[in-house]
Amino acid sequence: HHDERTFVMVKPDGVNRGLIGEIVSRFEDRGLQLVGAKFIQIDEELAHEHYGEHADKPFFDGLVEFITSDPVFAMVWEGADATRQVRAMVGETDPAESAPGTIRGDFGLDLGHNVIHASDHEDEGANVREIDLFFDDEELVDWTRSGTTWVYE
Ligand code: YYY
Ligand code: MG
Repeated sequence: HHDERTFVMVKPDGVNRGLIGEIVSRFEDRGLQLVGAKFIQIDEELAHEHYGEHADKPFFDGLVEFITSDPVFAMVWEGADATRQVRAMVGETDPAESAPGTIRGDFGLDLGHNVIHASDHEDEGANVREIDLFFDDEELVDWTRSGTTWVYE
């Protein structure tokens, strides 16, 4: 099965720093396939739904303020084991703990401004829930990227 889908977004800090193209390139270069994307500004309601699991945390208000402050670039990427593979490319939650070569390890220094969100593979079904929250079915494209047969054995 090469059709697992996961939700990814470049956060407002990554957008303002001009990192959308760099981040898209990393997933393309890995062999993952883009099936949906949109440039949006998240409103309060969507922020609360998306980060609902953190509603009781002390950083919640600041997190909502940050994620709604400017546009994000939301994407759905498809591929074998996509959720776990993308998280490995993203790095740890804290960029300071993230290895060089990961997105957060290469582009971040601060926990609050960690450049990118990706569905957590340790949270069962988070990828499907987050895709549903941000995208309508008709916004996702069923296609097979040329060259895919050379990505998989
Ligand atoms: O999934 P991930 O983004 O790696 O981390 P989460 O634990 O789900 O937290 C979501 C988001 O909240 C994180 O990307 C930064 C922010 N945050 C924070 O500002 N301070 C913390 N102590 C923990 C998380
Ligand atoms: Mg998380």
